[in-house]
Amino acid sequence: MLDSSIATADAPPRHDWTRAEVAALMGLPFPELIWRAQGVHRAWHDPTKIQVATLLSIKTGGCPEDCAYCPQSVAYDTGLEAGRLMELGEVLAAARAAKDAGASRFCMGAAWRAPKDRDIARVAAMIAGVRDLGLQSCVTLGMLTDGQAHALRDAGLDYYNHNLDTAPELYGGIISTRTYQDRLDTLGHVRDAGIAVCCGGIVGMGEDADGRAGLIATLASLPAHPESVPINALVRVEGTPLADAAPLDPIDFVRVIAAARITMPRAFVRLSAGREAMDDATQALCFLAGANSIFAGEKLLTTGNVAPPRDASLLARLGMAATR
Ligand code: SAM
Ligand code: DTB
Ligand code: SF4
Repeated sequence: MLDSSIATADAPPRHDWTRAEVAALMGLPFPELIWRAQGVHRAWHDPTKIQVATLLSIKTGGCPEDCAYCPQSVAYDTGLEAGRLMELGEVLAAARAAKDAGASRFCMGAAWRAPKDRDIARVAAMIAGVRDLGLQSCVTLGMLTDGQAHALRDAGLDYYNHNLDTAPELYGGIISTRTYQDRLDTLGHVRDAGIAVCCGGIVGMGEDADGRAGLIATLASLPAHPESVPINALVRVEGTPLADAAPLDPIDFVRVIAAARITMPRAFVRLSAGREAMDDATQALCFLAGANSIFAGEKLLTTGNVAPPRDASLLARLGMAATR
């Protein structure tokens, strides 16, 4: 019944996944898919541990890009007030609070199309401060030049987040102000500078199963797999073009997590945006399917996240623990 060409649990990671293979995997009977995802997950990770990351928006809103999902684009009226880049002291106070709340990674996001060199200098100081607190650092700042990627690496940056967001052929329908190749170019600069890559996407933007397979196949056939793969369920924000997108069936969402786990065995697969609207049983299924990282805290960048006591209760009921 199962296609023998699909890797066994502890086989070395492959980089030649085709969309058809990923679509076949994602379309397996659910018990088969979860069984495979569990096998891979247990071969490479402790299935009881969840990595906890915290997000902070260090520069909110006013972004010149037109990403159809994003509350921070100037193209849409979402009622969000644009701000300036936060001061170093404020950022480090938030990082300290995240550490005290159990986070092991602190991610700073800026609503830029691309940072200016003077922005990079200020973010470099934030990265150094976060690392001094004993936290891993991650930033997401938009498109980078080769030189900017090296400057961030020299500041001690651990991870750079830059998502492919959707399948290549669907990209133009979601964003008109940059191309898929722009994204791939920045990912190349980050990788070449020796920074670990955090790269994933958003599901529930009206794509079909083939579109979701296209996203996962593209991620899994990058020259090196991303170390972290955030899978976001679209947060439908009033005022954005995707405000009324049809919600994705939770079972289909779990299938995407499982496909990411199986195709990118070493990666931390992060159950990212959209958890607030997800029930506990769906989140538990995501963990069974191989998700082993979450964003914790009241807020993502600009939208709400799961309240910390609800996360603590779920992990306790599942007998799972956050890794510090
Ligand atoms: N401006 C930078 C960029 O686009 O790379 C960094 C910040 S941007 C907000 C980071 C990521 O957040 C996007 O790539 C997208 O995957 C995710 N995101 C933004 N709005 C979202 C939404 N409404 N629902 C789910 N994910 C979202
Ligand atoms: C990622 O893939 N998801 C995070 C993080 N990387 C930067 C961002 C989610 C943002 C959700 C919408 C908001 O809160 O503005
Ligand atoms: Fe700007 Fe990033 Fe939002 Fe796109 S996703 S509008 S680039 S902040």
